[in-house]
Amino acid sequence: MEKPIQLNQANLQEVGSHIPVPNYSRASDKTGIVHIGVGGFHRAHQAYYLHLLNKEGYAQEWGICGIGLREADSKLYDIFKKQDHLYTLIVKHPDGKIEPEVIGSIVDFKMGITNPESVIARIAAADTKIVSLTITEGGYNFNPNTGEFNFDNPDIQHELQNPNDPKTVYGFLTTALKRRRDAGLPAFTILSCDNIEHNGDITRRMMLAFVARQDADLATWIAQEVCFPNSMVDRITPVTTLADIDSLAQNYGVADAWPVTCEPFIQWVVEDKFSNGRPAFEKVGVQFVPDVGPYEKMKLRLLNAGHSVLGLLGALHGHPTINACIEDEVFSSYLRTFLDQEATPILGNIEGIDLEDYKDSLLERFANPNIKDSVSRICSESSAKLPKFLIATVHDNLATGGSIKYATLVIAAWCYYSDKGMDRHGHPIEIIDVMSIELHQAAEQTTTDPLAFIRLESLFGDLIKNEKFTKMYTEVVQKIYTDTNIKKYMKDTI
Ligand code: CS2
Repeated sequence: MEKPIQLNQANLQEVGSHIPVPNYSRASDKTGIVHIGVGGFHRAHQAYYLHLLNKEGYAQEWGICGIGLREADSKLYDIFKKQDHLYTLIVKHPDGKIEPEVIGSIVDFKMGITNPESVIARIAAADTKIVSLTITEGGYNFNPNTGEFNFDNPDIQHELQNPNDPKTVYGFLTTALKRRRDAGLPAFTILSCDNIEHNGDITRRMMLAFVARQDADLATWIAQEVCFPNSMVDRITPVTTLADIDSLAQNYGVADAWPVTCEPFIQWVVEDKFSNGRPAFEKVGVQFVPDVGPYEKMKLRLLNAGHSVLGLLGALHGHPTINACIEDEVFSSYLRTFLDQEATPILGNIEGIDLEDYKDSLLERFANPNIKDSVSRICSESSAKLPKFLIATVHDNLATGGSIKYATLVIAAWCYYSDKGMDRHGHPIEIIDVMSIELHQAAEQTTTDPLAFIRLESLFGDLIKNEKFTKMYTEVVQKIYTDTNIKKYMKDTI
């Protein structure tokens, strides 16, 4: 095998004889978009849409400057430096077809930890028109039960006392917006791209709660000038594996230290409320609608909830991937019944969407055998995901008298998983969750207090007071603790 070509700007033409490469100019000063949280999802989604626009010649003045606010982002920083911010997106089709393509829409990357001033300056610069975010469901720093901003977070406390030493997204945005206002520059749009219902409204509320404590006048200016569109984002993007890196090198002759893999499906529905202009994303399939609410709810309560249902039950059973879950008849019919009987009834009609088709396509997407999306990715940070994806549906169904038994079994499985950290064969499961200690401490009391897990109020709210739920939950959690044969209970539930 010939030595693979290192992916970078100088080698782009040579790389282009192997796989498609950007055909547009990539000047690092055309960064109308600053994006905070450059994970695989952003690289497979927004950056890909911008790449398509650039390819068509519609986005000459738009490029992305990525921002990393966490220590862990230094890995990407180093790789991007070597690769001139170029990376390969590998689309994996269900029939085995693989389509790698080099994406060039990210043209710069800055680290908040090592160089905060450069990040503030970039966000505050006149040509920054949009600051978009994928900071994960947990990154918004609110209590999912009360919906209030969490002022107890030590980083937030630090920022309130040291406004010029930002650490979180709120600190950086506030410092940069203050500079802009003081310089008489127009505001930018803050565009949340995370899986949270009303993500824009929540970002706005959290941002204003934070800024009001620091500078009331600035809060008023932000409230008037900054748009926070709601948006629904969708593309399944598994964690990149070493096998992905090797196969790109061996089969396509390209050395890329951190490619991204994803499914062919992609969707972005956004409210058209931008403070300072936006790229013509509609030319590449982004849907602009007056109200994203119904789309967000549909996606979170069907796709994301469906993932969590399969992920948590699958982890306990010992299925390694989402497609392995779907191949298992009991899992796929459990999922479909949950979607039909518990998630769909609360959605109502969504204009222009046939929910049956949507669910059929979801199951097909989950079944994609090439994606191999790990249940561990899905289960990670469940404490930030489940309140929004699944527990909200339990609350809704309790209010309307709907079914709750499918979701209840998942919550009981989550309790066992958090307590024991192993599957039913006794194989260890690594629990990746900021709340892992609290989850474990609550769950381990289950044998003496079956409802101990549900007493975690920030996750479950007042579910503990609902007799219908507590009775059902107590029964199933006790069964799981007696015998972890989760598939048996799934069969019994269907
Ligand atoms: C997943 C999502 O995080 C999760 O648990 O459900 O990452 C999902 O793959 C994406 O939202 C798909 O758009």
